[in-house]
Amino acid sequence: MKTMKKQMNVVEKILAAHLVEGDASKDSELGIRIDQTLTQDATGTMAYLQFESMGVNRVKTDVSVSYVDHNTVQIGFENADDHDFLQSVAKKYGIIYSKAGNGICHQLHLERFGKPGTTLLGSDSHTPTGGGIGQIAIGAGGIDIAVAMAGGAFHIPTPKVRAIVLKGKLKKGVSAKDVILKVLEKFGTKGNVGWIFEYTGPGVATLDVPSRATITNMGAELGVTTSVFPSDKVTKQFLAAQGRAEDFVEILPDRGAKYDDTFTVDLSKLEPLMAAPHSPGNIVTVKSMKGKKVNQIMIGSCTNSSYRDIRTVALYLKGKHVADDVEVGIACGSRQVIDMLAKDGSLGILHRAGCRMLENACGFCIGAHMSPRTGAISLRTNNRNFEGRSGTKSAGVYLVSPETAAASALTGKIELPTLNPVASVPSPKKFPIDDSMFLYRSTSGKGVRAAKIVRGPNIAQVPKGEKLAETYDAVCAIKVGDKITTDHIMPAGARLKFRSNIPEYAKFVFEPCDPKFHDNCLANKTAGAVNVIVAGESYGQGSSREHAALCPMYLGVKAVFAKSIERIHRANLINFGIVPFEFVNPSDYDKIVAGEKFELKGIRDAVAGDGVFELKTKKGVIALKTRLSDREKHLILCGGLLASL
Ligand code: MIC
Ligand code: SF4
Repeated sequence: MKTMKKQMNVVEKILAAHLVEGDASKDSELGIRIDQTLTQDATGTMAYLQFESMGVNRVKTDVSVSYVDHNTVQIGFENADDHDFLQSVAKKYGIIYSKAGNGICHQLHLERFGKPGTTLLGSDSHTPTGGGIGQIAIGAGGIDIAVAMAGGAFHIPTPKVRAIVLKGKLKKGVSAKDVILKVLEKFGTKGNVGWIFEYTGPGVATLDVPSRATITNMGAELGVTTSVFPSDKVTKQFLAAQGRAEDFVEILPDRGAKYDDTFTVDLSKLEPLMAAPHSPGNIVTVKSMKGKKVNQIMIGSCTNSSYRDIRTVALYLKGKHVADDVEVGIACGSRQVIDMLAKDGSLGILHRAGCRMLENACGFCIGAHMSPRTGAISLRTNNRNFEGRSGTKSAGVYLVSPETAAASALTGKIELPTLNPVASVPSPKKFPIDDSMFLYRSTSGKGVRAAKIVRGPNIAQVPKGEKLAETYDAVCAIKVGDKITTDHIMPAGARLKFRSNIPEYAKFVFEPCDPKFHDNCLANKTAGAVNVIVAGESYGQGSSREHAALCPMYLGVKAVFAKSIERIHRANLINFGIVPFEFVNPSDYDKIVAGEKFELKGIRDAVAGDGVFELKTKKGVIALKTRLSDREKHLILCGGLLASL
């Protein structure tokens, strides 16, 4: 990517307008100014505790919103404690607070705040939903959001930009979910670190903003930095219908703009697709699975919970009933969506069809509601089907479009939605607007308030890392395989309520892989050794949860040795002073045994120098490397971002 070209693509235009550090033509890392931030409650408490410790007295961004959508189950006091803490922080620092019950952060942000041409940083990996409205919207760890709220830059690898050229028009029964599943089929869930996907071509104009947002949302599963659509007439119409015409700016790629790579999707040829268990990259056609018995169907989540999506489901179910032996749950994305469905009769249709209408929150998507039964087949419209994420380890989750979900709900078997498709839902001319559950909106960004921060017993201190020493005695505390997700490292679901209490939450690190991990790490720590995690390809896929680095840091983990590490997790490891090493020869992974002891001799010098590190193991010397910018070196040497302040 070059900065000073005459003909620019959308990514280059937005980044050039926000560049504060680095030069895209020669540096491997760029610092960008952040206009907007979002947090959600599960990552937000840590982000705000870290923000507090930075000593800044109000947010410096144009817009910062604190959403409550993940931990809304409220069994026990913990979730409610978190909500109170978040509300009091928002009031004090000039942040907009979105109360529980208002909706899911990404859907709400798209509706009410997302602005073309701006940058958005969110403590949630699906923040790229904002790419649907022409934002450069990036997911990151909570501490990065804290820095951005304090006015600091955010750092990204200088991107390579891939054009995803859309041509043609989707046929009835095929929708945006099938488009992103096609892109996932081509590029998979690993190997895309550092890329930004820009959607372009004549087919773009045929997709409404919520459909574009479904595509950029689930771009997170590719492991890219973000995905973005241009801001065009469709964007203009959406913003006007949201009563935000003044937020529109046109951002189109210049004619002749260059890309590092191009992939074309002919929308008219696309067939309904699904991601089979247990990876969003495991794509099969719906046709090939037709007739398979299904036990559960879950519709909603930040990927497919817009009015367009749920109205489409209602049209499939109109006057009909879901099959007897399938349970169907629907979670809408926002109050606006529910309001519209209530007005046009869809809510009644869904209710009469036998669907369970759920809270407009993350719920089932994160294993916090309606976990399926043992060995179930569950069709879901959300974005991740990692093993156990639904709360039931033995369940097989298939990711599908709302159309496929609805058609299958009627028979309890996987069905092709293209056989009896419904009419497409036109973009509303005017959305009903009710911002009453966004508190402190009128005073956002305006100075310190006398508000007192409310801290219940679930709000604990944030631990700080320690300076990297020259040498450590170390133990391989766990050896895991390929594609270990942050859901393996730091489970959500029933454990989610401990997010604000690191000593408590740390008890569950690697729970699905080795429930003794916590005890073993603490025993090694007491014996004076640090812990090392050994992993295969694509370590740390999935969420932005910095707890997957913060809790291991708390347990004395100082390094990860992996075949490869995913972007957000790698950044989180660095933020918490853990060295992200990769094997120079991936086959050296086989030479280390779980429980093996070794010396990390000269690790500090390696980090400060060229990142190359030799490790003596029982099976010989192995080479590790880590490519760090000067900023990243500094963070690790200090023991992490907080310790560096
Ligand atoms: C997810 O979808 O995995 C989550 C839960 O939204 C996470 C954030 C978290 O762990 O709190 C994400 O996507 O970043
Ligand atoms: Fe919530 Fe699921 Fe979206 Fe994560 S992916 S923000 S858990 S709805």
